[in-house]
Amino acid sequence: IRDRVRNQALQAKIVSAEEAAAFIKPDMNIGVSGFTPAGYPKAVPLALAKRMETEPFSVNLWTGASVGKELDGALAKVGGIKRRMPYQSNKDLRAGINGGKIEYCDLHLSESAQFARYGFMGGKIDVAIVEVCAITEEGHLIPTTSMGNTASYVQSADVVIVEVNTTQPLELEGMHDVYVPLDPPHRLPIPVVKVNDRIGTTYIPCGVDKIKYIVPCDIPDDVRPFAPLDENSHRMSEHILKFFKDEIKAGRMPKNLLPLQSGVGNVANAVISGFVDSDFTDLEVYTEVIQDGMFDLADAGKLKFASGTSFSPSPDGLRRFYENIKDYRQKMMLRPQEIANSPEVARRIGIIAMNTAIEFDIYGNVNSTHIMGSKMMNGIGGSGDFARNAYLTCFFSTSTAKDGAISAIVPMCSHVDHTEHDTDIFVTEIGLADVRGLSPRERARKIINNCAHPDYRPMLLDYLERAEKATKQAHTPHIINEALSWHSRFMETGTMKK
Ligand code: 0RQ
Repeated sequence: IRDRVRNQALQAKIVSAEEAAAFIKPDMNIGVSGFTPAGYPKAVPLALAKRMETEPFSVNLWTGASVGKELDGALAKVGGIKRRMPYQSNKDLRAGINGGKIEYCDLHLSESAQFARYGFMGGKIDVAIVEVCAITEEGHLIPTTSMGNTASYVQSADVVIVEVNTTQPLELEGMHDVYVPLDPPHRLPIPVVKVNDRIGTTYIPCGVDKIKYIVPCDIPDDVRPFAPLDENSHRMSEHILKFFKDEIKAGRMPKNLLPLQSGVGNVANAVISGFVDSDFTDLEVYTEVIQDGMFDLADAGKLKFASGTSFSPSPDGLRRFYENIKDYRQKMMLRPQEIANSPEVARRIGIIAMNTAIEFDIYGNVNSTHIMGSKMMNGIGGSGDFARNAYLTCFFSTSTAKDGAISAIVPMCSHVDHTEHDTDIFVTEIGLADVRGLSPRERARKIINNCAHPDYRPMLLDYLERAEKATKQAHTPHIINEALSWHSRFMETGTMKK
């Protein structure tokens, strides 16, 4: 660790995780590094959770997005989180959120840093706890496998606790582009006009004085394996690749497409992997998470550049990344999430947004977050940042869930994250619906016929026809007391089927 703390005087601040965790007081607002299980502090949160076991209290936790089990999991298990923003995917935390124990503020990821800066989260940051590769002579911080909201949290905090993670390779230095926008009324245009534009520093400005403690940590990122590519993901990938080729033929997209954004998880990873066997070349990526599929693209010589806010590969992918980091450095960059997910930049460079839905309705509204209208799954994440501002907005889902007991296409979404005004393309394993330029009734027929599972297609068409009749062909026909009956039927009988 001493090699990684390049300022001699700062070495006096090296303490144990327990000593640093003792600084945390009840109800503090804590801003942490981390975006997906990448680059989050581990040793101090584990020590804090241990302390909370005997001395119960809770804090408000602001992250970049989901983080690993040593942070969200450990603190949620001991009841240590009072309020949490802006995205999560941990089962213990989710149970706390859906059990009324944790107040969860589910935010657009691009907005979360400024929400904290503006004071919208109920006060300012009391302490930032951040994982770094190294600390420079000037006391600036070299981030690790994610950027997230770290730079903004460090900027706002008076006190910073730094975890130096010795498992993170020093070659990460130089892969970050740190830029925190000014706040209104002084904000300037964000000068990213190409995916690989560098607009900031390679370090997070911090300074020696703000650093309260430095804690060594040798726990690696808790990355997760992806499910093997299944038939459904493969089909979805085929549908979208064919669609892109047709778009190029129609002159609506350049030969190497436009910058790709893809969400987290198996489907997103599978879609990106589909490009590896395609004849697309010179692909550009402007996204949040860089997963295995992007390394495959780079290895296949098809990737021109990928900009993201975190490296979130599988354990194999992480090994591959570390081993070949010298090559990947040439083609990859991490930015703060307010830049990676910036609506301004997404609209300017014209990204192709590809995210996964829990369900969507016949008119093209999308639910990305809630199970049966009530239970929080993960959160909106970056899907809203991209969906509204992309050149082309695509949503993916298998046509059914829970072994066919649930149709992912429903008369009316039980919760709406993305409205019909934001969505262009829907893809299931059954097919693809391009609803650009269509009216709601036209959209409904296309979505039902192209995307719905055959078991549910007649039921959806029947609903649409009866709704048209009942409303005398209204703009968006619904039978209001029946629109959510599919969800209530599932909750009562265990299936949406009649
Ligand atoms: O539940 O694990 O209990 O079986 O939902 O579904 O099919 O495994 O899909 O892991 O890709 O997650 C939308 C949640 C999809 C994710 C969502 C059940 C299903 C399963 C998960 P089980 P799958 P995935 C950038 C973009 C929002 C944020 C976003 C997500 C579980 O992609 O959180 O897009 N997106 N960010 O059985 C009831 C349905 C269901 C259903 C699936 N219709 N009804 N349950 N499930 N469909 C990333 C970031 O912002 C960080």
